[in-house]
Amino acid sequence: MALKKKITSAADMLTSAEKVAVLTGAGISAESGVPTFRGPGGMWEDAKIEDVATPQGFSKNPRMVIAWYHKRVRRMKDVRPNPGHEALAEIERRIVARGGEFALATQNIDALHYSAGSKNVLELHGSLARWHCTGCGHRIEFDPDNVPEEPIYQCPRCGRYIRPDVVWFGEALPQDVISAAADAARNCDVFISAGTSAVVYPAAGLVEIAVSSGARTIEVNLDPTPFTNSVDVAISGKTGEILPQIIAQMPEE
Ligand code: BV8
Ligand code: ZN
Repeated sequence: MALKKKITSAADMLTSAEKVAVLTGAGISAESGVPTFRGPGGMWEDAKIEDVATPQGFSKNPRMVIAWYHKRVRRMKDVRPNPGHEALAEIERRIVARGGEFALATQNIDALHYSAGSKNVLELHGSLARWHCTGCGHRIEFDPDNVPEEPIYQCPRCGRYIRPDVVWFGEALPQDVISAAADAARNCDVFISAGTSAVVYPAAGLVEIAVSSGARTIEVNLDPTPFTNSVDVAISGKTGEILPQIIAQMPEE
């Protein structure tokens, strides 16, 4: 199916949709300048997953992990939502304005969907700006525009190490968040997977739930994923370009 036709069929699905669910990954933030995980120049190139994104890595070298995440928090002030984030916020506005339901589950921890105006965002893997103490649970929230130069390693209250509210490999996702996302994927009539390699579970399982629950499914991703051949419409391209084109094909609200 030619690209134009795919864009039109995705737009038609969304025009008649009552319930829409979306899964996003690092790819949707790539055009904002946030490196993805597995692509060329990806984030995992300068650090091994097991060293920085696992509890074992943290207990082995907490200060290195804290510094690695602190670097990412500091980078938040330089990144802005891109047209891909904004398009998803616009789709939510239109669906909700006509009495429909919309949920956006993201694997990203960069809060860019919120900055773009998305309301119902399910942060499956937590958030970079929110940290907590591993000892007393004391919480710290960084203001992305005003992050201290040096990392904060220890809790101001009890002195134990602090860590980001991020779900590492081998850690459970927040139960309420992943079940809300699974419900949305199960009950939606249109599901969009955007900017994710769809290899990390249980997040990637949301695509399986949507496909097996009979939703009409759209994938927008630069590279093929394990679901490219099972979705109804698979569009290979940049989310910052494709998602606005889909909206442009929807009738004016
Ligand atoms: C759990 C937070 C159980 C950290 C992340 C086998 C062996 C070992 C483990 C497992 C296994 N099978 C399953 C597991 C479990 C594991 C897992 O799935 N591993 C995978 C790798 C096999 N999952 C877990 O451990 C999860 N927890 O299962 O717990 C449990 C249960 C109960 C009690 C206790 C324990 C936890 C997973 C969460 C891990 N944390 N992030 C951080 O961010 O620093 S995951 C990390 O990968 C990010 O969140 C990232 O978002 C996510 C997925 O990657 P993507 O977002 O898809 O990014 P990626 O770079 O891969 O892809 C980008 C895509 O975008 C590419 O396809 C590219 O083509 C495309 N793209 C690029 N630019 C653009 C674009 N597309 C469009 N436009 C563009 N411009
Ligand atoms: Zn503490």
